Amino acid sequence: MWHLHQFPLCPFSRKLRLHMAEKAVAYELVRENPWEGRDGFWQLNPAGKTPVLHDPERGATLCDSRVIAEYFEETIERNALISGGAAQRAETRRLVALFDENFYRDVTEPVMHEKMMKRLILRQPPDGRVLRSAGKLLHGHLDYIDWLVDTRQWLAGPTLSLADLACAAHISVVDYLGAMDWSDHEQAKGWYMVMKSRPSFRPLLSEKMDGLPPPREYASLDL
Ligand SMILES: N[C@@H](CCC(=O)N[C@@H](CS)C(=O)NCC(=O)O)C(=O)O
Repeated sequence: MWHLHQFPLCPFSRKLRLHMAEKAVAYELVRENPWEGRDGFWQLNPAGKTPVLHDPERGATLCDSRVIAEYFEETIERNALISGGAAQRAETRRLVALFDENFYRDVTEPVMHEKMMKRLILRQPPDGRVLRSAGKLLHGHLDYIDWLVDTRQWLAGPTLSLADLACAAHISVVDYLGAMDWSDHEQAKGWYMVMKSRPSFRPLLSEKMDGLPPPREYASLDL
């Protein structure tokens, strides 16, 4: 069976967990804190990043969430999440890159650093200026998500895709850390509620990062 090396608030691992649940791929979780630089982990992934999927029985290892997602799309036909014609598939990949690169750089990563790393590892208070700047950038991203929701059925087009999973994974981390602000973003909020209600989301909502409890509303299906 696949072992997924991850920690509960890694957005890339969350995207992969949603993907594996939607495609009914069985796996076990292995807790991995990449910042600890464990030797055995570096041997699996010389980039030292989560997520890593490893199957000890077959001796197979897959690294990087986008590579792993492509692997499952190529090997498991049911519930395709990069689907449609070439242009539609390109649109899904464009949005996954937008959320995994731009949203992560602007919002998820600074919020994780200020509210998770500083609290649990560095033992420092969060820097309000960094959080305010991430909050401003969050609104810009939510404006764009509002527009996508207004013009399409799902973020990338007519069907649920990996773009929805990527975006929801990042938002769920920011939400867990109490840094989501939905003011003036009813469309994006409605879409996230639909995502949050999917059975694939449930295990994420019940999981906690030790020493860092989520706000009470985090697991609620009413935002
Ligand atoms: N492109 C990678 C990004 C993975 C990534 O940045 N993971 C973070 C945790 S959320 C990490 O392991 N960071 C440790 C480091 O950069 O040293 C993917 O999609 O899997």
